[in-house]
Amino acid sequence: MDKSQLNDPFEQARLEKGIGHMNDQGDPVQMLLRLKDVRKAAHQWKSFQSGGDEIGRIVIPSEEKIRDIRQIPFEVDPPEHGEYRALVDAWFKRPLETEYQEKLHRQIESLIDGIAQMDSVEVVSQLALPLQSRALTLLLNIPYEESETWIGWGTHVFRSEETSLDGDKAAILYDYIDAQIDKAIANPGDDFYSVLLDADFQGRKLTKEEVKGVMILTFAGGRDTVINAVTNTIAYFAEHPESLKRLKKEPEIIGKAVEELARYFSPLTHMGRVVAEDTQVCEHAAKANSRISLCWASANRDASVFERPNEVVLDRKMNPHVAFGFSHHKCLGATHARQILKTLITVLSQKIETIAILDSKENIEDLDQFKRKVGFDSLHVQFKPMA
Ligand code: EMZ
Repeated sequence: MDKSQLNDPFEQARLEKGIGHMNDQGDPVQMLLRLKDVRKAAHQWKSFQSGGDEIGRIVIPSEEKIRDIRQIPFEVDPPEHGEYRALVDAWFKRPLETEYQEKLHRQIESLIDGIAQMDSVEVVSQLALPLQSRALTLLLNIPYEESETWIGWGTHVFRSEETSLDGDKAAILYDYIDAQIDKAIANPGDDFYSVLLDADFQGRKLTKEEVKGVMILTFAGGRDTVINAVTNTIAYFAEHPESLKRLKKEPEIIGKAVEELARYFSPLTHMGRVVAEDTQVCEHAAKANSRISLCWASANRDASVFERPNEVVLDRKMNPHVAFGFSHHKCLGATHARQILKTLITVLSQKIETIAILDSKENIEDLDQFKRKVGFDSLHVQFKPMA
């Protein structure tokens, strides 16, 4: 099997029942697997909520034990959700600006130049993690050097090699953000912390706690997801050199290719919701206060919507994927993430002839009934630069 292949473990359950089951720390989850059902439930925020009292519970695995700060706007329901979102939307659209894109291009180009000649590159630690961290300095509008600290945290801010929920590690992030907020209060600038501290919300300023909630989301939400997307992209082009050549010749389809790779990789497998009152999902009873999940990864392989769902079709015409979620809570960082992938593909297609995979270790998510590969724990490659 190709190393870059990401199989669809949900196919049978999606076809037969539309629903899957998993037990997360004793708190079961009914997973919605069909695109139509996922989109519908994502819309129904009154029935399937994000903003309950049990902070961290909509994440799977649940983060209730390691987090008591609400991530904003991610763990807030409408109408408040929309008010928070309105405060931050424009900021998260900055990746569309030329200057931002030029800076990102320079960052990614220098990273690729730095590793292209090496005999062996470990993609997760030497490319994906530094790329994600450095690009985040642009999103937050803070000095580039700050990324060194974040690189030291590894691929996930809440998970470590030892445990999938690491409270000590989470504390490092919380303390760091507290300190940065205090710095911004003492010395306001044009960084994201300062912008948030100055924002008007319902006729008042945001509290430190709210600012912290937005910052935790910004640090946590786009970290392993972007790292997996970057690593999977390298593995894919290693095994499909013809695709890289094609994108060099047809740069106009890179935007489509980004959407297709996002669909195929689905870096975030699913996201939970809490059921407000007794109801049904996909003809199964869903009890009040139980959890469901919207399984983006399964929905993105739904053959009733996507032709040849298990193939990467770089210029796929109709691609209503939900890799960045759907409806109110669709990914705030999507513009930034898309720009990262677009730039990475552009730079690779211009500078790299071929990529050889030397060694790899898959990262498999255990969802009880389903085992899903989301990327790699490690991926060793050698690049062959363009002559
Ligand atoms: C949460 C989540 C957001 C969660 C869009 O996803 O990403 C996860 O990686 C974090 O652990 O806290 O931010």
